[in-house]
Amino acid sequence: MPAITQFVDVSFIDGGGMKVSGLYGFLRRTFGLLATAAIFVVVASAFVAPFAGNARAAAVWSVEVDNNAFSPSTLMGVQVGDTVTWYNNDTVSHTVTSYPPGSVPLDSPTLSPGETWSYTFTSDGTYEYYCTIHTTMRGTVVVGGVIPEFSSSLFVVASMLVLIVGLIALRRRR
Ligand SMILES: [Cu+2]
Repeated sequence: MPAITQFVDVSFIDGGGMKVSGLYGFLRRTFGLLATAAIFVVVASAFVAPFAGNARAAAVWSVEVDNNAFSPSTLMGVQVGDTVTWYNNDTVSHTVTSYPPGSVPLDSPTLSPGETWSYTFTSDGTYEYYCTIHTTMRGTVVVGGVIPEFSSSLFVVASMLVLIVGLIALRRRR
């Protein structure tokens, strides 16, 4: 009767109880143990990371208004619940107003030099805005999209695949 290890290669994880001796045997057993530990940690992180992302504290972002321009002109990485604060560092007044005219939700009062205005975003989307005084001044806030924590868990999963493929390649070389 064929052993189950023919189908599930246990030796990859625990050395398979094969009688290997000397430095090679030591390395092989050590690699098996390390691989087991690494895979466990990596899989656990991959599951935990997205929840850590959900628990992320609300952030405050800054957009500088100077020289008749919003900077950055496109602000990315904002998540629902985050607040964006516009700082008028210019020598003239500006507004932060959703574009096209009449759209929502951005609708600041006129900001004199030195004044700030904040808005907390409540839903994902791409928010274009402009200054009603200098109508060619445009800006964009992108809310939602790729969550940094999620992409780091994708990185972890990719690393895990590289590790597994690497270990399989190592085994096949002998
Ligand atoms: Cu302006």
